[in-house]
Amino acid sequence: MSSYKLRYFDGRGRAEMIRLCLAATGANYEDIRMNFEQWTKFKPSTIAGHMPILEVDGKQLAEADAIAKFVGREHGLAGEGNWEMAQIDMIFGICTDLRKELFETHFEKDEKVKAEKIEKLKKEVLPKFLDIFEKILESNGKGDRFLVGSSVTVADIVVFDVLDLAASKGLVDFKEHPKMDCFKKKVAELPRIAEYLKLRPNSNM
Ligand SMILES: N[C@@H](CCC(=O)N[C@@H](CS)C(=O)NCC(=O)O)C(=O)O
Repeated sequence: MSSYKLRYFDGRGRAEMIRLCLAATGANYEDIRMNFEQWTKFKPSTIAGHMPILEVDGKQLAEADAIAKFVGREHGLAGEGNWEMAQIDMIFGICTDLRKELFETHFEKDEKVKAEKIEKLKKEVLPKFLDIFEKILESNGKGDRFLVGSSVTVADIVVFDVLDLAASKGLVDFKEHPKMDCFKKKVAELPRIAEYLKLRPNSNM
C-alpha cells in the first residue's frame, strides 16, 4: 500500500473532506498540520503554492478535489463506470459552490455584512443546496442510501463534510429536509467515519 502524507493548516478548510475520505478507506496516513511559519518555508517546494497537498510515496498531489477523488479511486470509493464518476464530479462541483459561500461568510470582516450573509445562508443558500442534494439522493435509482450508485463514495463524504461544517455553525435546519438529516447521520455512523469523528481535533473552520 502507498504511503500517504497529508499537509494542511490546523483546521478543517479544504482538507477535512480528504481526511474523511482517507478515514473511510482505513488507509494509514500522516496528518501533518502546519503553522504559518512552517508553511512559508515549505511553500516554495510545492507544486501550486497552496495546500492541501497529498504526498504519495514521496510525490506531491495538489488540489483538494483531485486528491479526494484520487484517494477514492485508489480504494474503491469512486463509483463504477463513466456515468457514476461524472455524477461524483458534479457533486464535487456543487459542494465547491456551497463551500465558497461558507468560507466567504466566515472570513467576512465587516460584522454587519457578515450578519446579513449568515441570514442569507440560513434562509436561502442552505435550503437551496439541501434541495439539490435531496434531488440527487432521490434520483439515485440504486437505492436512497447514498448519492451515487449502491455503496458509499467520496461524493457522500464531500457532501457530509460541507453539511457538517454548516451544521457546526448552526446554519442548517434539517426540519424541512429530513432525508438529508438521515443521510448525514448514515455517513457519520459508517464505522470508520464514526471512529474518526470521535477522535478528530476540534476546529470551527
Ligand atoms: N484550488 C485549491 C485552493 C487551495 C487553497 O486556496 N489553499 C489555501 C488554504 S485553504 C492555501 O494554501 N493558502 C495559503 C497560501 O496560498 O499561501 C484547492 O482546492 O486545493
